[in-house]
Formats: sequence, C-alpha cells, structure tokens
Amino acid sequence: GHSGEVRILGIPSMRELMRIPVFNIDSATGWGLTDESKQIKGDSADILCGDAHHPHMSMTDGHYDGKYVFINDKLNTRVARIRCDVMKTDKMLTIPNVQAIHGLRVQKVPHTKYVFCNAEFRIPQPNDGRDLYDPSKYFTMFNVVDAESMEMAFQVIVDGNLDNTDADYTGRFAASTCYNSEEGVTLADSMRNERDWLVVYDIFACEKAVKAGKFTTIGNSKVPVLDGRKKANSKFTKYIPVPKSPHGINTSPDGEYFVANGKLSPTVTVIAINKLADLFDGKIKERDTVVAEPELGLGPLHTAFDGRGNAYTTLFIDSQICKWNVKDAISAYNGKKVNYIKQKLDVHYQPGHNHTTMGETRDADGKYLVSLCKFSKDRFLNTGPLKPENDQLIDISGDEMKLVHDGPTYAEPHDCMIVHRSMVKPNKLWTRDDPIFESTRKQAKKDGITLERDNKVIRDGKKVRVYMTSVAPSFGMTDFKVKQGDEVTVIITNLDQVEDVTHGFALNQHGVSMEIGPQQ
Ligand code: CUK
Repeated sequence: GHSGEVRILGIPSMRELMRIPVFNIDSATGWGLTDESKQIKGDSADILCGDAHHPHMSMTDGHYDGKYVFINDKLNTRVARIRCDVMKTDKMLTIPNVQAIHGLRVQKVPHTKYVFCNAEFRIPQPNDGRDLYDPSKYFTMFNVVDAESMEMAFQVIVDGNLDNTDADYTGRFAASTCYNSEEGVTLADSMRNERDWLVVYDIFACEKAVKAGKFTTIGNSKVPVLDGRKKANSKFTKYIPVPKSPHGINTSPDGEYFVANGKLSPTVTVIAINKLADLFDGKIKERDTVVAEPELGLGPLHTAFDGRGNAYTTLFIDSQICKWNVKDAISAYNGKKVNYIKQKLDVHYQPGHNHTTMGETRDADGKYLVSLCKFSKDRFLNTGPLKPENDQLIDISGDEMKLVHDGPTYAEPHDCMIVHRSMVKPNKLWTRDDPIFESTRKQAKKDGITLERDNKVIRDGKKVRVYMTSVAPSFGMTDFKVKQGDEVTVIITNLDQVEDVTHGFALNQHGVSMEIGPQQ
C-alpha cells in the first residue's frame, strides 16, 4: 500500500518477519539512497514514494516457482520485481505512454513469460497537452511486460478505465475489469451506466501481430501498440458486458472461471473460460460466456477460492466475507432453486482484498483466508486520528469460516498473496557474483581493486572512491581523508561468512546510511 513496500508475514502467527523496500526509501537498509538501489530504480530514482498494490509471484505451469514477485506502483506508473533468492528489489520499470498502473498479474502457464499490467486512467496520447480539452481522444492501455528482461513487450489500446486483471490457466487469455464505459472525466460522469465490461485479451493473437510487425507506436516510444478498442474490431480483444463498475477479477484455481466483482452492483459475474475461444471465433455472443451472476451483498470487491469449489468474496460496504459455492451459483443461474450462499462472516471493517492459502494457483489448499480490512476503528487501542489497518486471519478449513486473529498493520496493506514456505528458499548469505553488484565490480576492476582484500582510496579528479573491507564490528580502514567539494563513493565489502552478521555504514550529518549483509 501507501508505504510503498512489501512485507513478509508468517501464517498463522501473522507476525511480521521482514520488510522489502520497493517504491519507498528505507533508512534501515539504505534502499533508495545507495547507488545500487538508485541504479535499479533507474529513471524514477528521484521519486521517493509509491503506492504499492498487487504483489504476485512468478509461476510455472500454474504453480508458484519461488523466483520473483512483481508489484505495481499505482501512484507513479511503475512495476518492480523482487528477487525471492535475496528478497530484494532488482528491477524497476516506469511504463511509458500511460498513467497509474493498477491491476497486475502474471501469466500462469506455461510459465511467467509476461506480467500483465493495467493502466487505469484515460489520458491524451501523446500526453503533451495537445488533446487536453478533448477527452474523446483520451485512452488507456493494457501493458504487457517481459518478466525476465523487465522491458515492455507490447501495449493494447482499450475502451474504458482499466481496474484489475487476471490470467487464465492456458496462457492464451487475460482479462481486465473496466469501469467508466461512459468515458467521463468526473466521478458522476463515470457511474451512469448500469453495465460496464470485462475486456478479454487473446495474448497469442497479440504476440502474433507484434511478431509480424503489425503494430503502431506512440510519440517517441518504440513499444509496439495494438488497437484493441471496440471500433477497431480486432482479434485482440472482446468486451463482455457485466454489471456496474466491476472491480476485482479472479481466476478459479481449477482454471474454469473468471469471476468479475461488481463493486457498484451486489453481484459477481462468473465467466466460463472454455467458452472464450468460441467467442473470439464469432460462434457465440459476449453474454453467452456468462454462466452465473450470483447476488452476494453490497460492494463485492475481490474473490478468493479454497480449491473445494467455494468462493469467498469481500463485501466492502457490508464489512463481510461472503462464502458461496460456484457450482450452486451456476445451477441457480440456470433456474434451479438452490441457495448458493454458504455463510457470511463479519470482518472489521471494510475489507478490500482477501486471499486464500495458495488460492491464486492450482495448489489452492483451503486452509486460511486473510481479509485485509481497511479500517480497524475500535479493534485496538487508540493511536490517534490515524489508526492501524486490520489484517484478519480466518480459518476456512472446516464447513464454517472462523475468525482466529486480528493483526494491526501500518498504512496500508493493500493486497497480499499466500505462499507455502516450501516454495521459497532464500539464500543465507550473498554470493560474490550477484548481478545486483555488477557495476560496482566493474568499477573496482577498472580501479585495480580486489574487493575482498583491498582498503584503498582512489582519486579520480574530484571523484573519490573509497574501497574498504568489513568484518563486524570493524572496517578495513580506520579513517580516510577527502576534500570539501569531492564527490565521494564508499564501497564496502563485507567479508563475514557468518549468517545474520550484517554490518552498517553511516556518515553523520550527511544522510548516509546503508546495510551490508554477509558476503555482500
Ligand atoms: S484494487 Cu487497487 S484501488 Cu487492489 Cu481492490 Cu481498488
């Protein structure tokens, strides 16, 4: 959330184990302050805040693979990647030609080749002021990022504002919820229509067009752009009408359904993924893909699954989790008299995202559900006008949901995912050839320095590089002298081989502080 970072919590203790700074700056580790982190942040190194929304781990064949976590910064239109072997951010990309990256998910099958990123707001294109007063010319795009290089693969122009996104278990389809089909520029203007839509992308068709060179570009950008607007009538997109300003979109772990959450409608819409090929072939109409539209309560935002056929939808206005059965909802849609709602559980209060253990993969195990409640109000001791949020843990292993823990958290846990510990095996020490420090090693080589041994000051005009080793609590150098006006870079090699013996370097009155882990 607004802290711009990612936090790792244990389940079921809900204890916070670690923080990974991403879009924020971090005083404890020097993230955002050190040269290496600024290089990783690249063109946005000067932006010191962010609004992190949707963390999702890379997958192979629909299972978490423990390699990367991707996350968006809605505020500054960025996407970052965290390397799970060291639990550090290693790439960051500002998405071009769009504004406010919101929904983010990964391609699940055959593996995470792409990261799918919605840009939410419609803006003039190019955004240089020429169409400022002509909103009819605004548009936004669906953005596809290459997961390995973290560079843009292509962009697809769409109608409406893009909210959330998810991908299927075949690799061919992704889908985004869209609101503002009215294409208004004020809040009131964008809520008039009773139905907006889910836009479905044929990723294979997009890839084919890009490969064949059948695309355009915007302004100075070289990123391939495909036109997926309704009026273009292309092979890239289909627009499925769903009730009103849909918000979350969630793929069921059996790969059968997309579930679009109604937000301003009390319903969610269940779409059969195996009907999408026929839709793209023109054999059926858009609404023929809808197999259920259960009414759940007020403000459905996001849905999670237990792998036993049940779905759990957050009701923002009602402050509840609604447990419902997907097959029963389909029967009801087909006219059978069946109560698809299994239970409603109060949560405290105003839940946004929820997630089940392993629930966004084929391995949904139906043990726990976490509800990220945006208000805690009276649940904890008062800490002033700003209260903590409340991450609630719910046991879903039995027939009934049971609330088992309230966890206060600092602003603002927006979304989460729950990964079994066996999927993630971080290193205990840094390795000396880690790519994060490539440029430092190159510079050292140029300077004739052996990082593991040398303690030396290199003067290069006004640029001074200070190389030193460290084994806590000492440094390889007790002092060094520089002149006022020098640009000084301090490079420290931590020789410690002992797990958890990290060392710090700070310079008072200079705002310099960094953490250097063992073998870093
Ligand atoms: S999403 Cu981002 S503001 Cu994660 Cu429910 Cu609405």
